Amino acid sequence: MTPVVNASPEELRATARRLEPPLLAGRWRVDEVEALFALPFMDLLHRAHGVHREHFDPNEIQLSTLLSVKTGGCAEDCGYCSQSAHFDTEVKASKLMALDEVVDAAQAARAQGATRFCMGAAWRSPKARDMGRIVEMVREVKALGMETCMTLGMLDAGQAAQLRDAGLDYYNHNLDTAPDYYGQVITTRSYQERLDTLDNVRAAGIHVCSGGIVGMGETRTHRAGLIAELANLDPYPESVPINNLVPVAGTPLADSAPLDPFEFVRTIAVARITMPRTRVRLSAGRENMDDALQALCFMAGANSIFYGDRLLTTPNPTSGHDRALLRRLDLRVAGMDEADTGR
Ligand code: SAM
Ligand code: DTB
Ligand code: SF4
Repeated sequence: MTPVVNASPEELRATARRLEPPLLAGRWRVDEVEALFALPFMDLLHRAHGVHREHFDPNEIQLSTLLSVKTGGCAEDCGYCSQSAHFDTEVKASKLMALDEVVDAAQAARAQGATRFCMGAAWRSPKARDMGRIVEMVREVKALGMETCMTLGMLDAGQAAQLRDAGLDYYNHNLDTAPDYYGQVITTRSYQERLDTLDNVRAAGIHVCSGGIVGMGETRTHRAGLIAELANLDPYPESVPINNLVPVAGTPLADSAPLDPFEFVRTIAVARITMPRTRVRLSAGRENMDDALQALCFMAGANSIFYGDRLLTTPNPTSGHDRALLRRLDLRVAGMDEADTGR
């Protein structure tokens, strides 16, 4: 390491950062995050795993199950998405699901071992006429003893308060990518609008779940830019999903070149180092990852997965496969007794 005698305050600060990741939000410059990405792979993994062990039981994984409660026909033009009305994909639009169907799906997810149920809707933002049923969904799923999460697009302060009053535990709204790449992917919703929604969720007292997608043709600097944005939220999100693009035929990003799998692992590791206490979720894209790569992601600091045979509109590894994977890696399910997991 460079000697720090006679170093400028800036050099001292940089050295301190190399020695110990900042625990307070608001401190990461994009080039500093990029420097983490550039560490030798083994050094990066070792450092990330050390941070992981300091803050979590490294043998525990949290399981969230997704359900698309309103599919397709979305007004937004997110370039990766099967559900946008702007693109011709195989997904057909459907109406908001009935309450009892949602409760049945949540019960089934609980029986499979999920502790959190995440309900997604293909909306720019919820309409007033839909809020009644949405609120009932939160109440009834929570009454099953599960943690509740929703992702419904943009929320204003009043909608966030309604969801909080219903008992919503988490709201997912992703920044998706770096501010300076965002315009290549989405034009109908601004970055600032996403940040405003996150502010509204935070102000309502709901836990924030926010992450992004990699493998959309972005550069490493863009990936660092996304992580810096997330890590500099004050406070940073309680939950950070890292999605690997699932290419969907008919979308503008269908033919994106696949990301080097080790670059995906680096992204997980950098998220862990910059947001030591967050749940980093190994999210979309697991269907295209083998078990060894997923194990490497857990080593790098991922400690949550989407669990269940489907994501929103695309396939996910089966619950049986995932249970076997957890067993083979001696991973326990967070928030559950051994007896309940059927292991
Ligand atoms: N409509 C809501 C919204 O976008 O705010 C909620 C659902 S949306 C599908 C949630 C997130 O899923 C997106 O922000 C994106 O990060 C991720 N996602 C969607 N399609 C994906 C794909 N094909 N591959 C990887 N991640 C995807
Ligand atoms: C998130 O970050 N990933 C999930 C959840 N939040 C809502 C969605 C992944 C969707 C993958 C593509 C699909 O199944 O349509
Ligand atoms: Fe709509 Fe969400 Fe898909 Fe964007 S990601 S098109 S907002 S469903």
